[in-house]
Amino acid sequence: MSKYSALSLIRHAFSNNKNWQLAIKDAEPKKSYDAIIVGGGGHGLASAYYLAKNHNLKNIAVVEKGWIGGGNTARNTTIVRSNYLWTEASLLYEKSLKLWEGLSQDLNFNVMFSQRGVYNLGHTLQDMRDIERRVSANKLNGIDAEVVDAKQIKKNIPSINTSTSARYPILGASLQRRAGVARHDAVAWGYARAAAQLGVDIIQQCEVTGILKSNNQVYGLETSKGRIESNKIGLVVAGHASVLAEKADFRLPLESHPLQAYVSEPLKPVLDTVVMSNAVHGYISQSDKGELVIGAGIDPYIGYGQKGSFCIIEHCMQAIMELFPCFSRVRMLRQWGGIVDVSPDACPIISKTPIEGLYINCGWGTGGFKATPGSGWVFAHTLANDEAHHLNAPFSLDRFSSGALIDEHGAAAVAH
Ligand code: FAD
Ligand code: PYC
Repeated sequence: MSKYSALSLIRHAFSNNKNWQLAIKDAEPKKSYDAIIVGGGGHGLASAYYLAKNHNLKNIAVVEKGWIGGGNTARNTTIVRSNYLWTEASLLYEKSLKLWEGLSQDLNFNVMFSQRGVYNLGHTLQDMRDIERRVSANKLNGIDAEVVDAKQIKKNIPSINTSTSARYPILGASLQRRAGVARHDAVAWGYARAAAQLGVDIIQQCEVTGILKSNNQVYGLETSKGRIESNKIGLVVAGHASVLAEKADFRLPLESHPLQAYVSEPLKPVLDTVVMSNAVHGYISQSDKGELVIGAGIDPYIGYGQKGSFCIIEHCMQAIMELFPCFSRVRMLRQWGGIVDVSPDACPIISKTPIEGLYINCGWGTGGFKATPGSGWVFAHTLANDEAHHLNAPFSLDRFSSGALIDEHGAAAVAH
């Protein structure tokens, strides 16, 4: 009989799970490592996994101040797409989307990637011109994209309100059919387990409190579990990137903002795709459990509280009710926030830093979940080779002094 039979499930239930095999062993820090990744979110864990898998580094640690996936990774609304405007961004997100398409097999862990399509709505003539332009640019880059009109939207999403008398009537949308959603915490667990199987130490409850350097070369970290040495360190701490950069005496052009999300009580299947509207500041999908998963624009103030303010909740609920009046009596179950690190051009920073051996991966703002596999892939390359992969070369820190910005505010899809 298979070890996963019903009987074994019952046995586990009555034994309070004490015979379950641990998916990831909690490691204690060794004195030194060949490479250390700070931050046990999806990006950090993916970076460690690809460092071990693609670059054959074996003595690697991931150092996480809380628990893996406890940051933005398991707080986001799980939208995955690659329909950005500029070639640099499109190619990076498309690399990621291609990795998503084989990720469950690669990690041998079901990340529940569901290519149910993403609609980015247009409500004004200018929105529609921008959509036409972005869809053309996507097609030129070999990325699937189409423009759909209000009639097609209504046919595909019967519950949506396409009335022309709405405050922001829906004129059309871009549709990326290969886009969709994934189970966010499974992404952290899947990468962590696969990385641990390749020998990576995953060290939780270990906060980095200082960055050690000498003659402009990094050589280790001060942490709540003591000093750990390495001359190759990657900082992958999302909303706390500026805090850690300050500890290494350099500054990042980032602002940290709360970004909120909400889930409703579970409903029967009613929405089999993802709908986003930048104009009304709301986006929505339905989870496999039946909950409506809803998100808003960022809270406008800078802050590190993982919650968010009431006026944004109200604004977002108005937006969703305008798009889907049929949800007006659905009860919301939970609300939370994450801290997103917003850069001036709404694009990430995946780069060497002014300190030798210290690398940074941040600035994903409201849109990094979709990039998790690709980000880990190129960041691992950057650490292993001490030079950027061709896909992240445009995303270096020095673009903020050279002026080679990649303005993705339009396609970032969440207002900031
Ligand atoms: P995190 O998961 O935040 O990982 C960083 C880790 O660093 C954390 O676990 C933190 O504890 C750790 N850390 C911080 N400081 C230290 C320290 N001093 N020492 C040790 N560890 C430290 N993106 C999309 O693509 N699609 C979406 O639909 C989407 N929706 C979103 C909705 C919300 C509400 C939020 C908040 C974000 C959303 N995002 C979305 C953005 C996305 O979640 C992030 O860009 C992405 O998860 C960043 O991943 P990460 O692994 O870098 O960050
Ligand atoms: O980047 O697609 C996105 C997104 C949706 C909601 C938050 N971010």
